[in-house]
Amino acid sequence: MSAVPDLQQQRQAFYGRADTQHLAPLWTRLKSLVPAEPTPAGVPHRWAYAEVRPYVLESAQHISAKEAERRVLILENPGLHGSSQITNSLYAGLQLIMPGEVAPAHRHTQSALRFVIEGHGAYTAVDGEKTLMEPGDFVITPSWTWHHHGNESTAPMVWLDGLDIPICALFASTFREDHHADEAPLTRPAGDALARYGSGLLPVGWQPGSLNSPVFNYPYARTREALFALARGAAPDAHLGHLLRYVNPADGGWAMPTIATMIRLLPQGFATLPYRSSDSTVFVGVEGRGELRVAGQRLALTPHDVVVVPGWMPYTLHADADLVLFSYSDRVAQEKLGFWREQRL
Ligand code: 1HN
Repeated sequence: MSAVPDLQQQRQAFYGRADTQHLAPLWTRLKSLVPAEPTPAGVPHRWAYAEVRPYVLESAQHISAKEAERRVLILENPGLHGSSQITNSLYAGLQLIMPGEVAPAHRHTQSALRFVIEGHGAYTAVDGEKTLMEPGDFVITPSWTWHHHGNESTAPMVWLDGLDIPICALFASTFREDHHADEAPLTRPAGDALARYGSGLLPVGWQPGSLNSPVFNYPYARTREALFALARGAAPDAHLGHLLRYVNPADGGWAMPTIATMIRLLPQGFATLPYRSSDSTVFVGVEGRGELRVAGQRLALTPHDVVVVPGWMPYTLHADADLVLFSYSDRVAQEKLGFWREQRL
């Protein structure tokens, strides 16, 4: 008919010839490459701990921590099947260590966080210091530090691992090394870092040796005290509740260089106003009961449940009983790059 089909045919022919030179037209892709606002991969999802716990415990019948290196069931976003990702930029898994086991020492460029779910007194050893872990503890494994885990208690321990694996993959900056021994040498007594750096004091002349907080275990007993003290003294923020961020006491910044970690308390009966931010976020129930509402779904939050919300999706939080939630995201990395945005709706 008109010249339009010809134009389209000529364009397609051009694209085909350009392709032989590994050239592609931007104008057919620009709007999807640079959309008006974020459309992160992945979907909102809830892992109910009561449902996944039997699988985590069964994994011990199939493989030892030593053979597995890390016996973990990955929490894979249903919208990112096969990717080993819980969000567009982060990884999550539930790790099990049974009494008497050691998960052998290694190191890698990825940073890891542990958030303890159940069990008492198993340890992780990080950069020469052991720390005993209790439910609700937040523990950091900085990039390229030797770490192994062990359980000298009498019960299984389960924790949530959060790693920046997709961020390292984006930069193709992954290195790993196995230690020649299962257990890396210990050079400081247990509790040294917390005593030294976690009391509002720093040795004079001390210089940070890493981009991470020098405190690598933030015990829940202390966190809880701070959270409930905050709640006694002020009204909750309408969009956030009583929200605390884990800080590096040496500089007031986030505790880790790539993963932002926070904990919040929503008093019984409280509901937040709708909020969104550009960082896809993983929430973990710690105490109490409530729900997260997103995209017409109501995702229950009871202790140890994990809920993921892709970035830029408005959500609200509702507390049926005083609700404590741990959360992590790539917010710190986005802030450093000048990308991060939030919106209070
Ligand atoms: C890792 O080193 C740990 O040290 C956990 O416990 C999960 C997932 C992928 C790669 C390394 C750990 C991991 C991991």
